[in-house]
Amino acid sequence: MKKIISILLLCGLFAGTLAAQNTRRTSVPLQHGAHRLGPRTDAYMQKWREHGLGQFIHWGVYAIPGGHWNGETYRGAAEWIRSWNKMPKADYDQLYKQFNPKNFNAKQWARQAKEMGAKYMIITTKHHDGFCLWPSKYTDYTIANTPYKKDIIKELVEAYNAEGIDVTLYFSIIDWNHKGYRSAAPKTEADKAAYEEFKQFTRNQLMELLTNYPTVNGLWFDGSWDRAWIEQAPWVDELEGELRAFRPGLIIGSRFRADDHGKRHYDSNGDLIGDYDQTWERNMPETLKELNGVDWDCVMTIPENQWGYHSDWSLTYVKQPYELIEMLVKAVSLNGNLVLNFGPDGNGNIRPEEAHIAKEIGTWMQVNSEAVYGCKNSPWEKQGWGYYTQKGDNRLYLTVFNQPLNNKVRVKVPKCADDKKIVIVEKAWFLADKKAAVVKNGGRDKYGNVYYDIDSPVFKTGSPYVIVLEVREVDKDKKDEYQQAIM
Ligand code: FHN
Repeated sequence: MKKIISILLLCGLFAGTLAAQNTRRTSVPLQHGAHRLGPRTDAYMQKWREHGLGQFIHWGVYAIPGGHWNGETYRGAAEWIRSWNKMPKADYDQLYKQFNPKNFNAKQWARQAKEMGAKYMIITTKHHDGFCLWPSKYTDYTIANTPYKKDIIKELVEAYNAEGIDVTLYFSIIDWNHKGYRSAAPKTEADKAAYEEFKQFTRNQLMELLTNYPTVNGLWFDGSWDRAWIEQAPWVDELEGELRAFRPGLIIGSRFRADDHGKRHYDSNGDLIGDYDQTWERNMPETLKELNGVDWDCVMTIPENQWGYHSDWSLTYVKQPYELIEMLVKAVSLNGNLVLNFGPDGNGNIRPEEAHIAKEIGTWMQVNSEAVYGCKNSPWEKQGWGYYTQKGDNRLYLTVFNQPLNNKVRVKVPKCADDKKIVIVEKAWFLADKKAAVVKNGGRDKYGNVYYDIDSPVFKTGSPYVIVLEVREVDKDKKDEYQQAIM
């Protein structure tokens, strides 16, 4: 039996979470709610869960204006510039005729992502403007009709897969280019007929994507908040079934469909729709409790809210690698994946700031990725120095972001329900230099909680560092046999 898990179950630290994911909170009869209670248990999902770090890429014709039009600057998210009243839609819709990213090099992007440590990549096959980065046979508004002509999705899937990186396809349900697309629920017969065409078009494009790119194992939906789409819940549910049947193992998050009553992400019974929670966009959960035991990813921008290329990053707060690494470890410590967004420019260049961030994260990952890949939440109580992640039965990773002034990383040892038992540290070392760490007895507080103190000098790199602990549950009366492990 997994000892740590058993300790925690005994300690009752986990019990609430497990109960939450297996019990329906209410019982509204639903035909199109969650089709499964609790997380998926198959190998595809297990692999996804272990990724830790992903890369998001927003790329399309919006990268050409890069947030500017006619000498004026659009301060909103660059990929939304078409919705800005200072940019004529007709002009935007002609941009594809200039799309010729002469510096685009899929292999280079993939290598950079690999060096950063990304295990999966999500690419915008089509954003809200409807422009397709693949040569869809269902519309002319595609890469095939640009001067570039070549299938960018194919190039990317091949290059990333060659680096061992899984590819998920982002697909926007909103399509400003399709005549049948509606935001509000169609009322007139003409509107309804148009929307039926749009639905078929959407279905055809999705099947086309899965057919063209057989190694793709995930679809990341967006723009599914329109009333028109929400009201199609039964049809969307059927379509999801068709997609899943077509590609066994396919991973689809909570943004695709609503339930019978229009509830999104979580159905009217509070159960997750789809395979993972997609509500975490540009912000992160704080505690495991608020996650209801579900899988989740957090998609994160480097500036505040820019996904596509905006040439002027002086307009917003821009995150540092240190902050992003902290988000990564925090995500993993709460059983999620962090997906970091990149917005290449209209020529296919990854901007220097993003390249710098990728490099810094990669340098950190080279030393410390053991604390990320395949790691999950550890129920040891979080302390101010950083985050615990855990692998397997008895290995804890302590990633220290806030160096304690006294150079002592203090850990609070979980109390066992069986008070004849105690958790001891068998081995401790620093991941960076593999040197043993000295663990000292840190005494008890007035509630009887046991503490250990780990001597932790500041690392010269100035980066967050990782202490590894191997812990074991032992009988208290045999504790002295282990005293050599704790001074
Ligand atoms: O409107 C989009 C936005 O441009 C971007 O694609 C993000 C990525 O999650 N999704 C939408 C906003 O939720």
